[in-house]
Amino acid sequence: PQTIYLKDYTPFGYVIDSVQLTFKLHPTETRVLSKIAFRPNPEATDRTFFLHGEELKLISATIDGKEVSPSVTDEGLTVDAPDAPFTWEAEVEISPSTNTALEGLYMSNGMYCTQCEAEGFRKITYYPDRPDVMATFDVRIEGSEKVLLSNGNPGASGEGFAEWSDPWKKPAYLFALVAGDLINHPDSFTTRTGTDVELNIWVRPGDEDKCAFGMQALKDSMKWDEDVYGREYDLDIFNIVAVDDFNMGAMENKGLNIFNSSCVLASQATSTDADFERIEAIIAHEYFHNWTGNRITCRDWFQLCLKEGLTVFRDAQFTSDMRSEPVKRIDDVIALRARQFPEDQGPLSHPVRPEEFQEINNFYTATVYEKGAEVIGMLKTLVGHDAYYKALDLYFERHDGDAATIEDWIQVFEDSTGRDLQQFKRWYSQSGTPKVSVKEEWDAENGIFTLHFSQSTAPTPGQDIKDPRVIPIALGLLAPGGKETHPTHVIELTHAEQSLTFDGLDARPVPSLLRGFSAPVILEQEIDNDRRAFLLANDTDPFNRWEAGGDLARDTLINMILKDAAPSPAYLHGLRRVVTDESLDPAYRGLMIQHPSETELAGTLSDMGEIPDPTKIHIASRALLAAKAETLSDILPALYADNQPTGAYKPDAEGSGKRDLANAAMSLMAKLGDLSHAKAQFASADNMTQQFEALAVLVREGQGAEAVKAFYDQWKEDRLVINKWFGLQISLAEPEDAAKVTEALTQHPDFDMKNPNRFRATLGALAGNHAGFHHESGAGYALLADWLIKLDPLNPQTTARMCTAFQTWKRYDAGRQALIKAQLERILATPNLSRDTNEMISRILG
Ligand code: B3K
Ligand code: ZN
Repeated sequence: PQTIYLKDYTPFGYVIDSVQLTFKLHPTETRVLSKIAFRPNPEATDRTFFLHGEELKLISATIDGKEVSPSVTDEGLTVDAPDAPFTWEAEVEISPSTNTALEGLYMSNGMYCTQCEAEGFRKITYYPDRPDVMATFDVRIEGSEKVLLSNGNPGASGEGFAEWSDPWKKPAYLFALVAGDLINHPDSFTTRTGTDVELNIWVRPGDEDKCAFGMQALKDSMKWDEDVYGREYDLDIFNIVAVDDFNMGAMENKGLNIFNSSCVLASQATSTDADFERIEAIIAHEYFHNWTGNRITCRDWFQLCLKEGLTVFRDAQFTSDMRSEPVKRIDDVIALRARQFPEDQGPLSHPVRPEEFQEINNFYTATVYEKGAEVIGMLKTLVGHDAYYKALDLYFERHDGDAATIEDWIQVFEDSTGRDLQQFKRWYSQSGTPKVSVKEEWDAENGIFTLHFSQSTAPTPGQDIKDPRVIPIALGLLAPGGKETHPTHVIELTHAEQSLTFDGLDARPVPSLLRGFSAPVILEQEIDNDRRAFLLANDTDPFNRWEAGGDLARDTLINMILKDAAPSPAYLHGLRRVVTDESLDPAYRGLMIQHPSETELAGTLSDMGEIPDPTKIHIASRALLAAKAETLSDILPALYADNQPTGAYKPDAEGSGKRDLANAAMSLMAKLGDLSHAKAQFASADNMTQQFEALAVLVREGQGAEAVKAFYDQWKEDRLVINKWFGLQISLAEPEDAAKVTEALTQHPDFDMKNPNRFRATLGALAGNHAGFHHESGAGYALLADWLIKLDPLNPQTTARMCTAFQTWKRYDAGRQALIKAQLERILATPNLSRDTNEMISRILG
């Protein structure tokens, strides 16, 4: 396979003035007619006329009306083209109903839909399928479906056809088409300058009662982007379509967002609080792309974080504004540590802006997205609130209509703030998670307190040497009595070693470092459990308070795992204090009751130079749960009763926070043998959050058989709920049963490997059951490998993504490593393995 390099970028030889497409829809013989006006690109020297095209049957091709005979390969066609403006016309045939890769034009439950990012448009017609080639599109769809949609504003329509025209120049990856017998949930939004925008969420019949929440989220997003970023919507209509078969969450096609149905359909009875929050965030994310991604796009795919990091940052700001800022920050850091840290510290480590790839779909990663967003958060911290928005205004003003680069982005900040950001830019080019170590020095005689910082980053694939980065450290100081003497301020680390001094102190202070997780680093400090307990009780920074509690939990778990120690009283007492502190909001207390996941603990142990034993980790985690239940036993019934939300169900921060805390209490009571609450709640819940949590508790306690069956009978017609049903049984299976349970569920009549949601709910859940997946028998590894091998020829993208389950393999003992390696080699040896999976497995093997 060929490797593509950032350094090889050259512009395309031609510019496109306009694109006209006609689709004659047919399940196996769709005809696509294209008429494209090209002219020589003054910025390019190479006039090679190469159009991408894959899996297309070329029917005819002309230049300025004269038939041509291009030379065609698997990847596209080349033909002699004039060094002057000309019109290209072609007709191709494609087969949407047999397209199981779900890229290009395909069918899902009888409806036509498209997915073009990153390089799917080349499966629709011959085209320069690269993001820096932008054009206006006029589309005519001919088909018998009731609803025929494409990008932009609607034009003429009638029996069997509809026309759409998108006035905004866009790259082909933002093209979309949908055709089906769909029903809409309509609404409207008036922009701040008074333009009325028609809004629709289109769904399959039967799903119309699951659209209201998504619609409200859309309107909230439109308003928020006007209020916070001054960005207004720019078409007469905005359509969202829900599709069951989709490789990822959603797609920001101009004016026609296409969503995985699991990321837009929501109802009290079928969606959990977490689903509601996720749906709200994804709707916002895709909507925000209209400016950060669509109006300003990426020059090439190496610049992916330009749109994704920024848009994730924006959707996180939105969620903090809509819900709770500290809770959102904590949730994001949990996710970053669970998904991005292992990636950044393993064989798949790559810079936020990668410099090479074989298959770009493999780079829609936690590093590009979540670390990309962290980098923007740091930039905002460094330049400050006002300067950040000033820079963004300049970005929109200067680059509207452009396909831009990270250099452009940095330049905007340099120009608007006068700061030199070249060292900061290393965050985009250096991979790996920096470690920041802090040593303290206390000069009691003179009241001087010094913090000595040092930063370093371990080598990562292809990068042995790392240079110091700019790391913003938000910190404060507390007096020994607990009072904050120095409120949060930000210092900038720029050297490998650096010190910071405070003088005029009466007593040795307690520093609270990296407040709000001000940089995506691993902090190493001299800290013991007394200090952690002190911070847990006194820190004014809610993130660091949570962090102190988490550190105590981590420390006690590590001692339980490595030294068979008993759970630490310091942790349990601290926990009790926080949980009973009525001044804290229930969502925050609910978060505090959780302890680090088994997967995270494996990572912590491995960072410490220990080999994680999944079984021991699992046993310790269960034991700590039991210890928490004992410690809190007397307050659990009240905690449960007092946090039952009253009034109608609302999936907002307050309601979901209370349910979360009450469910935690229910789960701990079950640990003590009292399943009455879980049983009653399962039977009577009027919402999925409470029903599903009750089911989970019953299953975890080995008492779930009946409820599992009842749940299936109740929900068998609802494919999204049934995904949860598949996932839960596997996630909570005992380590020795996990592979068996998974295998049995793959034989269930409702298992459908072609549906990515169902495949992930099943095989993804196996990979997420840490002790089960890593059971010493190796059965989990073998089963996942079997299914990846089966799925690869049908759907390479989903297969490749799920290979990440193996990325941490070098953490484990020699026995497990050998078992995993054998599976990785077996996958790699599969004939005709896709480029996607081949690249992933090769990188993981290293
Ligand atoms: N931009 C899309 C992701 C496309 C993934 C292609 N493999 C959704 C998003 O990030 O909003
Ligand atoms: Zn995105």
